[in-house]
Amino acid sequence: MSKALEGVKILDFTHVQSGPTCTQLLAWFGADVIKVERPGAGDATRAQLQDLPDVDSLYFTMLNHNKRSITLDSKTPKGKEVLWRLVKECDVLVENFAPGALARMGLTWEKIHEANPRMILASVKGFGPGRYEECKVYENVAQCAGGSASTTGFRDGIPMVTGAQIGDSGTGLHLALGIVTALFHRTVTGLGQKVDCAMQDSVLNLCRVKLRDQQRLDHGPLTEYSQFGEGIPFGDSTPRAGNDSGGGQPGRILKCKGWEHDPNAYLYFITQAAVWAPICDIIGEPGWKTDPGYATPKARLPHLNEIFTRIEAWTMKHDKFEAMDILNEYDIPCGPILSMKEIAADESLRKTGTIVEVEHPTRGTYLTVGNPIKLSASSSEVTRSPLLGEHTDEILRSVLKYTDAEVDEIAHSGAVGRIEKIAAE
Ligand code: CAO
Repeated sequence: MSKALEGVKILDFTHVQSGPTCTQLLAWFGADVIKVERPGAGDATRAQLQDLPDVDSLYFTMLNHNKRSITLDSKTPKGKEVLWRLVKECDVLVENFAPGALARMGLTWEKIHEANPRMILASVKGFGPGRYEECKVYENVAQCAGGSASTTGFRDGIPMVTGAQIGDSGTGLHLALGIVTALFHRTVTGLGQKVDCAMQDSVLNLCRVKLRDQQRLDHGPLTEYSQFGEGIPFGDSTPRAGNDSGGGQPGRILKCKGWEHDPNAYLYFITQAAVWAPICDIIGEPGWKTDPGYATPKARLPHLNEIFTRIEAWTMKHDKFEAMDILNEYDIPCGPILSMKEIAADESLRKTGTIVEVEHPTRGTYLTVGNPIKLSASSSEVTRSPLLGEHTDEILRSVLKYTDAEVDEIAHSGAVGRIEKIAAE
């Protein structure tokens, strides 16, 4: 099966998480992703959160599948020469350096566009133009500045960050869409363009329902929030809503059998209006189907705490999977709280390639998350992340067409690393 992005060459100047998430997606769709790393060190995440000595960390391996690695010191004259050859050869340059770093290497948009008018320059920065544009940013900073932290957690607690990496991986996803859109546009214009994604903007895009609620507050209390049922007045900004559903169908996390000793014995339960009648029957409150205080979604809003307490009395009699089976018979939307241990063992996720076992030469076998986007006519196998500089020689010779003598010269200039070792392997 052919791959959707076959033939697209990506100059991958990314590091840590946001940029690598983006280029990994493009690589899964078949793009040739050439990761440029600093000789000797490489992407800092290779050595961060290491679980095995001298082995690329899972942090690195799980974000850099299906790529090739070339080490190149972009600040040496020979390194710059190779870099410009890559700029001329590739379709897209992706980077997420701190603001100004790319320009300090001499890679301004004007020069790139002049050297290769078809090239797309895709960048992640923490903030867009404005008072914070020069700031360095990591995941949790973006979650805080993008509105997520102020609206996550419980009303009586401090702002919370979430485990989902919406700042890094979320921005990487946005950037990947920007790149394929620019590639599509290029088929019409013949020209590349700049694609910029700010982490703050991407987080905000994912939090748009909270900006919705901010504006609703001008017209009255947010009646679906538990806070409303508890009679607690709203302030002037969208509050933290605990586990309340962010949509129009009230939902909560409820205890299931075993919750006393299992931290994940919980179920998310949604009281969707369409299935109110079976919910009442299952929990043993058939009278609520017709009682005017409970029969309509609006009537139920002030009673949500009472309703969910009653539903929880039922869920606590069942384990989360049993409850799920019973409720699904009636199309009641619900979901078990799955631990990472349970997800790692999930047969369906393994069957679809969303959980994959990968073989790595120095690490051995490990689990990773495969491509969550499934195309029917473009396969997407996961191959291991590259060792540092593993493809330096190959890229110089076969992509950039350097002769043997030129490769020797580049190697001896110190602009690349590990070339002799790799060449001898
Ligand atoms: N050869 C020579 N120099 C190289 C190189 C190479 N192959 N690759 C990188 N460098 C240099 C850069 O040119 C830069 O040098 P100068 O500052 O002297 O110009 C330097 O390495 C470090 O780059 P950096 O400032 O981007 O890296 P950092 O570790 O200090 O900061 C981060 C990391 C993530 C905070 C910053 O890159 C950033 O804010 N990026 C944008 C936002 C982003 O993507 N954040 C998400 C990260 S994931 O949580």
